Amino acid sequence: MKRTAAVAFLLCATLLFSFGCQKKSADTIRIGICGPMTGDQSKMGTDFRNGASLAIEEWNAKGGILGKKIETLIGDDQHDPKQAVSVANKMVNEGAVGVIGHFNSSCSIPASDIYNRAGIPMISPGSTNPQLTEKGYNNVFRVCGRDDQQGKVAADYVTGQLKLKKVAVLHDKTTYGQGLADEFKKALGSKTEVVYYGGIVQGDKDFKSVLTAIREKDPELIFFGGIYTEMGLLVRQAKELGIKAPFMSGDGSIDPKFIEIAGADAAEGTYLTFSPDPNNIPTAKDFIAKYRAKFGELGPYSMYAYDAANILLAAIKEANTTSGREISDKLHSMDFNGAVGKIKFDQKGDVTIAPYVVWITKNGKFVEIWKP
Ligand code: ABU
Repeated sequence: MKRTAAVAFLLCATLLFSFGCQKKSADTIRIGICGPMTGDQSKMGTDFRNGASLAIEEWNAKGGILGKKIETLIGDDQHDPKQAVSVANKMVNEGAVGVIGHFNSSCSIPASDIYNRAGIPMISPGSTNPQLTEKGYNNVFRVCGRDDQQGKVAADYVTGQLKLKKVAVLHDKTTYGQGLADEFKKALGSKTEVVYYGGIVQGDKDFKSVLTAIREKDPELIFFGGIYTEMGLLVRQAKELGIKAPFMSGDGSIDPKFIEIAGADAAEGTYLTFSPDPNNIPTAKDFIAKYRAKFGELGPYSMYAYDAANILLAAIKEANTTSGREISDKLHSMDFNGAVGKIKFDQKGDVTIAPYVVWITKNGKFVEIWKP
């Protein structure tokens, strides 16, 4: 008798739970926003959340999508690949219809396996390692460029504009950092000699021994593939060691946090590759005004997260379904007018236009200086 009652209770509880879940997912459409929301890269995660949430808020203000309100699920991967997989599984289990994220290529790539198995579209605003879209997954997209494009622009500037003969190449041993450093090195070809090549450990704080080894090779420029935290410390410590060669880095370092960590004096004259200044993009004006009013100054990927969310929601609306496969198909065929301008995905899920330019740090600010 007791056993029968227990079985009946479990059955009721399961039915109630299932009904509750179904009811919840039927009431709203859930969109995941994933990235490093805490820890030393949380500035990027916060920019993602702000940009994507602003888009979602605007859609909700106009009545939501497919007759439902849009609900946001925030996933904090702490820029840890294992945590990213666990966040991706959580997104799937909680019924996310699509995901904006992740930031780090080392997180987006393993997470993409999970989203692919579940058939959920993911759009990364900032993962630039080529491998992300080289797996042949129909559901994986990014609204940023790739490091083979970015590394070439950096190398073209060093060889063609600065006409340097010897450089040092350093990276943080991550998928993104090492990948970008290797693309830069490859694109230098035989025009410029790499007199030092090596890696640092992400999270370390003292880089004086590696910088001393670089100083002995007397490079004319030090390229770093990595993120603003380590870049800031490297630039500051290089200055303390009396190293005069300027640094160059990529999109992972172009954040005011870099200047804050390095100090404006040490950061002066640092080259960075990224997409063009949003302040000069006419289609970005509205977004910039709304974002500034709500969150303050935009970060490098705030606008990309905003566009990624708008594109995903527009595809859901056009496909008129929450079926991941149909949404992904729609994403592949759509022409989208974003804040960054026209966005179209190719067959791999990469954008057809990725206009990298070179910036320099001047008086504590980033200034665009060269367009290839
Ligand atoms: N693209 C900047 C850093 C993020 C990543 O690709 O890992």
